[in-house]
This record gives sequence, structure tokens and C-alpha cells, in this order.
Amino acid sequence: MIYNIEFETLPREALEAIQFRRLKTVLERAYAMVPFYRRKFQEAGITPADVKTLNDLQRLPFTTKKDLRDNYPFGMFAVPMDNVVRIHASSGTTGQPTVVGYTARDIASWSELMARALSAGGAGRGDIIHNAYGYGLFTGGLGIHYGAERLGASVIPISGGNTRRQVLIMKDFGPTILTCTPSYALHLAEVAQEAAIDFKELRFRAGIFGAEPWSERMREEIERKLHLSAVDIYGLSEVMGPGVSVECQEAKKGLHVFEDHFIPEIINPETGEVLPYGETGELVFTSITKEAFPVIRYRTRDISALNPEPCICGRTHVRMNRISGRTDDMLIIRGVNVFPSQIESVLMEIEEVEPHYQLMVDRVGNLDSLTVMVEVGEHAFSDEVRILQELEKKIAKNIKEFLGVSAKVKLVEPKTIARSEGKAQRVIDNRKL
Ligand code: DLL
Repeated sequence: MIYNIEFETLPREALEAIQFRRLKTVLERAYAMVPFYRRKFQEAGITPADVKTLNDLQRLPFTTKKDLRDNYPFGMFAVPMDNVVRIHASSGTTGQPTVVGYTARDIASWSELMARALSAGGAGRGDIIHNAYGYGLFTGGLGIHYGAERLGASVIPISGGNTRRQVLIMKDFGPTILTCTPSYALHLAEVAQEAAIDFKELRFRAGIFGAEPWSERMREEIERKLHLSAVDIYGLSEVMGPGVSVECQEAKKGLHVFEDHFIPEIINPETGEVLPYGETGELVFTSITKEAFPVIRYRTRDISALNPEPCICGRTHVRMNRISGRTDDMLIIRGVNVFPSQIESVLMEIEEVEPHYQLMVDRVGNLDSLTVMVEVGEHAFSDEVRILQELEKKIAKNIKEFLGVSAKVKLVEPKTIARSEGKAQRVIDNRKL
């Protein structure tokens, strides 16, 4: 169901008129209120008044994660602190977290966009949403929560962790929609099985999964194990949180970007050049409604492509492809570029292995080595050593064939790779230590 039929199905021309008007307002606010933006614009020799069409957006400078860090904690806020009603922060794997703020109106827009996203994922009034995204500084828990309430659904604010208890609550409360990271969804399936709870007998109809990369094969696996229909939801704290884009249940082919609130661009990460629709590159977002923390041409480092083709669901907003990696999670193994998602795709083709894996990169002498650790199913693990060794060889051969990189494959026992309650840690890069 389309939650906001008027805005989600706007014809392109009307949508662009709204985008332009909102863009002008946000540029003026950022220029007037945030010293960083004023300085950046002045260095580029441009003022908000010079932006006369949507295309002029391309003349504005980019904003990077480093810029946000340099202004830690509140330097990028565009409203006085007494208008800020909420603060979140992205954990970040290295260095300082990025701090973001929201006015009451920002929270209202975010709730609306999350209501749209949940609705696109199949939720509605009368649904019970089991929300296992973490509550706290992370935007996942509260973002989904406010959207669920706006939608008029019932939300169980279970947060992450205490997985045993979660599966009991699933059995007793009968939730119909599951929201969590895809890796946690698989973990829930495992723990349910241990507790002799069959997902087939639960009431789940749909799941709205995101916050970390996952593949099409991972979707199939989740749908099969959890007996629900899974869609992908994307977002990032700097731009808002979850609900920047989402797949629709009708097509499940690319994520609709809520373009009346965010303008997406794809750029060549090396040159900064804007790429046409269909080409793959780094996603860049400009927020055009946020008051407290506007971002202008924010470089996400996420890799995707934009697809303007009309969608069978009726939404007119452009779709982005599922994120295929990050410009900074690309591993360069002896000169070959490899994304963890590509390895995941190769692994998921192999029937005997489970969707739990970890990549370890080491440097021995001057040479990089990649070890792929992947779990095998209970059933396969009881096989003879010789059979397991052959399986390792087969996986290594496929990785070499599809990605051009040699990897050492290590099959590990079921349930030995650490499970995460939020985002899974897929790569351990010992080269940096
Ligand atoms: O992960 C917001 C979120 C919460 C999205 C719940 C979806 C559901 P951050 O912690 O700031 O925010 O992390 C943002 O996570 O730049 C991507 O690299 C990655 N990411 C988020 N969603 C997806 C997705 C939240 N669907 C960073 N597919 C982003 C792939 C994703 N990567």
C-alpha cells in the first residue's frame, strides 16, 4: 500500500518543482547558520542565490564524513540547540562517531517517511511489528518505532539481544512484521529452531531488513527459513536514519528513494563527476527538508546505481540498486579489487554452506592473503574429512574463477562464527594492525 499517495506518485515535473523549492530553502539555511557550509561555498565561489535550476546542485561542493567529524559534536547543526529535540550518533568503526540532530519537525518527517517505508514493505494498521533493531544512539530502533506508530501499527520495542526471549515473544505475541538486520534475522531463525519453535507456525508475513549489505541469495535464504517476504531498507544517520529508501513488496527490484525529501546523485568516486542514470558509482545525497542537520551533497561511500524506470507499484520515485559495497570496504588483495558482497554471492551458490561467513585478510611478508571462513550445515559437517576438503577446494576454485583472486577457504563447524545482534562484522583486516 502506498502511504502517501500524493507525494509518492508525483509526476516528475511536479516532483522537480518541489525539489527545487525545498533545495533553495535548505541552501539558504545552511549558508546562514552553518559556518562550515558558508566557508565551503565561498571557497567554491558560489552562493545559494547562484543556484537557479536543479542542475546547479552539481556546482556545489561535496560534504564528507571527515567534514562531519571535524565539526564534532554539534558544529553542523543549523538550528539553535533549544530547537533540537533528539540526538543520534553513528557508531563508526574507527575514530569519532558522527553526531546528528533533529527538530520536532524533522522527527515528524522521519516518522512519515518510515511509515511510507513500512507500508511499502507490507505493513499497515492492525499489524504487530517485532522491532529488533537496536534502540539507542543507533537510528534503527527509534526510526522504525516512530514510523510504526505513525502508521497505526502495534510495535513491540524489543530491540536487539536476548534472542531466546525474542523467539518466545514471537510465539506468544504473534507479530506479523519483522524488522532487524538481515544477519540477525538468520540468527533468530537458528535460535527459534533450537527452542523448537517453527517459523512456519508463527504469523510473520513480511520482513523489512537493512542497515548492512546483503545479497539476493541471502534474501532467498531468509525467506525460506523465516517464511516471510523480505524487502530491503536503506538509510544512514547522516542523511536521517532508516527510511531514505526502501523496496516495495510488489517489485522487490531496487529501493525507491523518497525524492521529495532527498536528492540522490551517483558520482565517479575518483573524479567526483556526476554519472548518468544506470551507471554504478558512489551515492551522494542532499537532504532538502531537514532543519537541524541538513546535508549538502553528502558522500555516502555506498555503491549503487539509479533507475528511473516506472515501477509496477505506482511509485514514481527513482529506485537505487541494492548497495553492492562501499568505496571503503573494497579489499585489494594482491592488486585485485574484491567486495565482500561478491564473495557472499559465490558462497551462497554452494548448497552445503550456511550464510554465516567471515573474511580475514593478512599480510605475510609483502603478500596479502585472504582467508574465507564459512560454516557448513550440520548435515554436511558429519561428512568425511576428504569430502570437506573437496568442498573447500570447490569454493576456492569458484572464488578464483568469478573474482580472479586466490583465497584459502576454511570450512568451520556450525555456529562457530560470532553472531551479531546488529550489523554483522564480515571482514577482519589484520593488515591495518
Ligand atoms: O544503518 C540506518 C538504518 C537502520 C538503515 C535500520 C536501515 C535499517 P548507520 O548506522 O549510520 O545507519 O549506517 C549507515 O549502513 O552508509 C550503508 O553502508 C549501510 N547500510 C544501511 N542500510 C543498508 C542496506 C543505518 N539496506 C550505513 N544495504 C550505510 C546495504 C546498508 N548497506
